Amino acid sequence: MLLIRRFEEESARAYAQGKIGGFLHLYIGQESIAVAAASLLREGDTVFQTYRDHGTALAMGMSPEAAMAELFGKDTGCSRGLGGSMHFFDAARGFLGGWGIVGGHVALAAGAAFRNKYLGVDNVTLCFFGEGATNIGGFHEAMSLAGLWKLPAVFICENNQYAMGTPLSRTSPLSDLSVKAAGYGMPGDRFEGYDVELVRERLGAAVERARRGEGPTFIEIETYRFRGHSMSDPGKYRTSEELEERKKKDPIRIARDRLRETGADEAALEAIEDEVEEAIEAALKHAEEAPPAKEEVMMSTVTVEEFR
Ligand SMILES: Cc1ncc(C[n+]2csc(CCOP(=O)(O)OP(=O)(O)O)c2C)c(N)n1
Repeated sequence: MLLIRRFEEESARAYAQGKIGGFLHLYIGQESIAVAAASLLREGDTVFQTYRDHGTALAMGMSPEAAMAELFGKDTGCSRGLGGSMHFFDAARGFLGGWGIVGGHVALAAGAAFRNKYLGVDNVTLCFFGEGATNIGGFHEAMSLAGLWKLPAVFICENNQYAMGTPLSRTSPLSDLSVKAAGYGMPGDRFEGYDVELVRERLGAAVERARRGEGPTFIEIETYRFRGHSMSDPGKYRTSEELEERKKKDPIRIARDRLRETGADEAALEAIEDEVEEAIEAALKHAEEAPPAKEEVMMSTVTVEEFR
């Protein structure tokens, strides 16, 4: 969680320095969800995320070097510098994106889950999206088929309260989104996402259910992003008091307090911090020095040979 937090803080800094182009959506405040989810995965499981994707990729084991180099548009990035912040990809680890179209990837996740069912393997697919995405047509289509075919998937709504600057109360007649699950013939669950252990336990039950072949679950996790929607968001739609209040539930603070309460050694906690700082420093150095994305790689991904 600390690695994700520090990665995001430093990527924000690099963005402000003009080293990162395009969009940059930070996961600060939501780290507990990615980390809990990644801790439940087995080889062959697949994960889909929105454009707010760095944290999930890092939690799944992507190296900070490959992640930072991607943000810097470098050839050693996880998508060879062609995707940038919104399009991380790491097929070897089962991280199947990084998607920019709100709600569009839910159908892709259903497809990946269908593959597991079709082959009769006990792998699961996790699909993350924001609360805004639950109003999108593609979400409805994918959820409906996932429920009908009892696909081995867990659909995880990270409800961080705002879709860009719009609060849920202005876009949905429901305040409890988990009731949507009933409309798709699957169970729903709803809980706060600030305590990484609690998230792991509740997500774990849904993942196991999917592995047993009992079908998908829709989960709404209450969370909060501490930064703007993206780097271009001045955040005028919320007060600083609201933000400060929410920071009291910082998942990293909760985890650190828990570790202390249960007798973790202070030196061990400091060692984690040092290790993270080293990893972030190495990632930044790598990203600065790596060669830029290559034109021939880009062309090879958009046209077939005969049209080049
Ligand atoms: C189909 C589509 N419509 C609009 C956008 C522009 N857009 C990007 S993010 C976003 C808000 C999404 O909010 P939410 O689903 O709650 O996710 P969050 O960013 O809060 O994680 C919008 C409207 C888009 N990318 N795709």
